[in-house]
Order: sequence, then structure tokens, then C-alpha cells
Amino acid sequence: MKVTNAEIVISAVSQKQYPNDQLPEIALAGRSNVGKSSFINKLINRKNLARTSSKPGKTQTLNFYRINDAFYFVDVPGYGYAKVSKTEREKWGKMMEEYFETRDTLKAVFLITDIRHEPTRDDIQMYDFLKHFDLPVVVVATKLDKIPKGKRGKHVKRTVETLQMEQGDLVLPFSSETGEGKDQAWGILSKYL
Ligand SMILES: Nc1nc2c(ncn2[C@@H]2O[C@H](COP(=O)(O)OP(=O)(O)OP(=O)(O)O)[C@@H](O)[C@H]2O)c(=O)[nH]1
Ligand SMILES: [Mg+2]
Repeated sequence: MKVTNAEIVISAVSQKQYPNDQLPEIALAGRSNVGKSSFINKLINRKNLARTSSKPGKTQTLNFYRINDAFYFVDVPGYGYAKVSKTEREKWGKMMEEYFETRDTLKAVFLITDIRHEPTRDDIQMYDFLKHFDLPVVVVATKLDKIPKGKRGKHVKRTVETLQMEQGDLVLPFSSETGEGKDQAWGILSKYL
């Protein structure tokens, strides 16, 4: 897809704020600081439309980006950041449940993991949570630029095994730094739109 238009429509904290124009939607979930916002920017060739940061916890709301008036990317706040109060965490949980449980236009979730590391307990919980809602999940193993080529296969296999991924769910090795995996990401995306 050639992206000619990309704009933030709303930063939502609750359901009544979600856009209601019925366009299909793809959500990005993953640990704080893993590279969700960078993934969006890379796919749409924009440097900083989705705000990124070297500090975790940048994205705190559900950010809806409308792409070409054809679909939405939803940047979901990250998890697994230690310096978060219990109240904040509960607020996050409610926001997640409300979104994933009720959003009929949500076609698939791209769960971003760090290809260098074994998926964390939080990643496993998130994967299981999404499967509980019967959502198709594409695991985007990002920061591919940080591991040697020869180790890719091993790291992908570990991701599949640790998450105990269902048949039909894919792992896509990806780098926002080099753009590797970008064409494949668009290929997968268009199947869900
Ligand atoms: N080397 C490398 N760095 C990356 C890649 N993707 C993201 N980063 C870096 O990782 C940091 C976090 O990226 P973000 O895109 O802000 O992460 P996020 O998941 O949106 O983080 P939160 O909004 O805090 O949950 C930034 O410093 C990015 O430059 C990648 O593929 N390779
Ligand atoms: Mg972010």
C-alpha cells in the first residue's frame, strides 16, 4: 500500500471516544519501549507521527491513526514497565479489556516482541489474553538489526515455543532501523484488511 495520508484521529482512554466510522483496524501491542510506535512510523514512512522515546511508557492512551482513509493503526500503551503504580496498572488493565473485548472492527493484533530476548512472562500473558478473545495475532519480532544473521532462526523458534503460538499465527522478523520485514508486514496486513 502506498501511504498518501496518515493522521492521528484521537488519543482515547475509553470506548465512547473510539472512532465509529467502521474502518478496519490493526492494533499494536507489546512491552513498553519494545518498538510499537517505531513500527507504525516505519510502515507509513513517517519519522515521528507516532511519538517514540528512548524512555519506556511514552504511549499512555489508545492512539488511533487513520491511514489513507482505509484503516486504523491503534498504538496501544505498553506493559511490563516496573515503575508503574498499582493504580496505573489497574487502569491499564481496564482500558485493555474494554478495547479488546468490544472492538468489532479490530481485525488482527500485531504483538511486538524483542527478537534478542526470550518473550517475557508479560508477553506470554498478553498473547494468551488476545487468544482468549479469538483474535488473530502476528508476532513482530523487532530489533532484528541487533542480532547476527546466523541467529535469526534460533530466535524465531524460541519465540514460537515460549509463547506456545497457535498454528496459523506468524512470527515476522522486523527492524524499524533497517526496514527489513516491512514489505512482508504490508503483505500480512493487507490480508486482514
Ligand atoms: N535498533 C533498533 N531500535 C529500535 C527498533 N525499534 C525501536 N527501536 C528503539 O527503541 C526505543 C523505543 O521505541 P518506541 O517505538 O518508542 O517503543 P514503544 O513500544 O512505542 O514504547 P512505549 O510507547 O513506551 O510503550 C526507541 O529508542 C527506538 O528508537 C529497531 O527495530 N531497532
Ligand atoms: Mg509508543
